[in-house]
Amino acid sequence: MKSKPALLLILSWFFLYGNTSTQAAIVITELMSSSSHGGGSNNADWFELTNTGPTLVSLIGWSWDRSSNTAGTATFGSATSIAAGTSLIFTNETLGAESTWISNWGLAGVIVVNLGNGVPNFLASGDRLYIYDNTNTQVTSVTFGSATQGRTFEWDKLGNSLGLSVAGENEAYPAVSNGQTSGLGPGVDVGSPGFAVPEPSRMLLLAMSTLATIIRRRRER
Ligand SMILES: [Ca+2]
Ligand SMILES: [Ca+2]
Repeated sequence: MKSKPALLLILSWFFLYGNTSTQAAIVITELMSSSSHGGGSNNADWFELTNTGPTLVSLIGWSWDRSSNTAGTATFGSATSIAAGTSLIFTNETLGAESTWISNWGLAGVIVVNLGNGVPNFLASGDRLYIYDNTNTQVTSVTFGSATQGRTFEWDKLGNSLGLSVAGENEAYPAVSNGQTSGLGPGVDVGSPGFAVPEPSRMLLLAMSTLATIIRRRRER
């Protein structure tokens, strides 16, 4: 029976990646460590946090840090919570440029929290991001390598790395504008700010049900 190995493969993949019960609800799903823009309102570093759980998560007392991995180093600014199933963007733009940032990405309804005090400022040569809760316990973290200017690093809702953003893959797209009102406009960033890529388990469940249907149809013949 040809379909058995395929079914076993899919089942083992499901048990590896499909179990979400031990995953933290808050996941780092995207990060820009080196924008391709030379100036304007869209040239700063940013990261995206997603609440993959079913309930609102309070960010009061939460903090984050880069590679020094010390709880309490930086806060989430004006953000006090993340609603279930939503993503927040944390950036380091000129204060007041938040709505311009959103429109330059062609977005609407996305919440951009501008920390605006020099952070986040990730090393383009490779860095880390750690998230801590109100008991200073590490909730989640990512390690990323050398940047390709203008491309974000992406992770799915389970925190699996998807590598660098590519326009047309994993819902990433080029920004509408580089946010510069004068000058040559050196680049247009690629990413998917404000929403997270689904975890493989959903695609897997779809594949499993398709496979089950095929097997059932073969048996019915
Ligand atoms: Ca940087
Ligand atoms: Ca995203």
